[in-house]
Amino acid sequence: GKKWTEVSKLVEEIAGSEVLIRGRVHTYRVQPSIVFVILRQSGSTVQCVAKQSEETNVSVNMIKYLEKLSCESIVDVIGAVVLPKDPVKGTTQQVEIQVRKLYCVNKALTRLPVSVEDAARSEVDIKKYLETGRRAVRVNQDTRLNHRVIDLRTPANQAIVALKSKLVNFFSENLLSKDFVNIFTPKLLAGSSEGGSAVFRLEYQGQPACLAQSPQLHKQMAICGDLRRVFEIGPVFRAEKSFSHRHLCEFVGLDVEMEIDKHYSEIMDLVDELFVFIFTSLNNKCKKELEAIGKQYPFQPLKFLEKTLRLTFEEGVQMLKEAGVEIDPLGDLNTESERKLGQLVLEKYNTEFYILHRFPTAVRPFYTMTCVDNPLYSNSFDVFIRGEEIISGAQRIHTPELLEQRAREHGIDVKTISTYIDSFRYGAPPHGGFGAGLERVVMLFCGLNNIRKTSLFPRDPQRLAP
Ligand code: ATP
Ligand code: AMO
Repeated sequence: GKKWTEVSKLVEEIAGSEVLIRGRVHTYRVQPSIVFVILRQSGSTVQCVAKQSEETNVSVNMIKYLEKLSCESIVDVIGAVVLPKDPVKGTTQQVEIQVRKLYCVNKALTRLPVSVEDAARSEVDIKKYLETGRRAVRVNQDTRLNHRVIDLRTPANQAIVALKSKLVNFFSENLLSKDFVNIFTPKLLAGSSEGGSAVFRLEYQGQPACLAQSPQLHKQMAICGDLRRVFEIGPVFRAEKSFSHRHLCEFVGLDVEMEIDKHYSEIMDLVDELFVFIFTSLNNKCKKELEAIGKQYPFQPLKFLEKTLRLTFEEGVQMLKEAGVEIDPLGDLNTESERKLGQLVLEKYNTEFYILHRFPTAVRPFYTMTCVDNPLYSNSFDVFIRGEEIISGAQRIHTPELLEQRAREHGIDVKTISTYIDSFRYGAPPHGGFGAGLERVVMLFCGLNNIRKTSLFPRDPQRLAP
């Protein structure tokens, strides 16, 4: 009937009391008649000392048994909380546990494919070791991902998972307060929404089908169904062919769609308020997580303005031109020019978060509304963090004839999306929205170098397991 004590709650104030704790063997050290076990529970660690003596009730047999422990095994410890003579190095908790009993609940393999200690080593420490000519284990990405269950146990990964969870909450909290409703659209579709080849095809009860490349069609249809302001947090599937640091084959989409009065700037206003709220909340309410991530992967806090900077695509092209980078004024930015523009914006406006709008029509999806003053440009935008895209958005075409024509021009088989096009024949209000990739937002906010670090079990062109 004894209650469990969390490792994080093992503090000086409870010195002298007896506790029951469950955790993993992080590391252990055996000496004659004494065993030191560092016990870990999520990000917290405490040193447990089993010393053979009459007083502690620890027998020779118990010491022998402890010598056969293995790292990552789950153990239950009963012992007294004591203040060590010298401060314990390398644990989060400053007290020590004088072990009376230790049971192994579940033993882990003696030879693990990766140790959590190695997986958790900070990039700074690795660099320092290497500079002094010492050998340092840097666990490579594939090894981490092959053994993701172990890799997830590091403080940085625990923090990334927690941060993502909170970020999603800030996203919904802000939108719910603005009268948006959370919708859930189908992921099995008859036709592709974004066009192109990046679509997973499958068979649906004998009929050709595909996995949703975005909730685009149905979030717009929800608007046609008078839901007025909607959002969705759900899986998005892209059959990306090439390997990159920022593309996954399955990611979490943060999508929004809303009626507008007259101008697509209303959508950009929402992006501005929503993301400034998300970043501010992350900074204020996820200090512990950000610190744990930064400890392993150091990064500078994101620079953003209270009111998000907006530049037109033409202004962007001009800035690049002045810096000696020529790009097609009616084409798209490539990865390199996106990066460069990010740098130029940072130098000129001191922000790493900005909106680029009025993209050339030719490079946007078929459903994008063109500008009234110049059809070569569109009522669309992308949003960037540290020179990389996190959001695409636009006002949509709401006349069925034009929509159908544009879909055809984009090589889309309109038969497969006929119910979508029909939705606009029953009357549709002016509307627009945007989609963000959750893993990209987390990656770029935390200055991480690879999107796989922000996905629980990433899916990329070469990875379908674990
Ligand atoms: P979106 O899906 O909104 O377009 P994105 O970041 O993939 O997001 P793209 O417009 O597809 O943006 O691509 C921008 C640039 O990124 C392209 O010019 C190309 O250089 C590069 N890129 C696109 N897809 C890939 C990929 N699968 N692997 C590597 N690089 C890519
Ligand atoms: P887009 O195709 O730009 O737009 O996707 C929206 C956002 O999703 C993220 N993203 C990705 N993240 C990880 N891996 C990928 N392979 C990947 N592809 C895209 C990016 C991107 O900005 N329907 C439109 C949105 C809209 O207009 O509402 C769309 O899907 O962060």
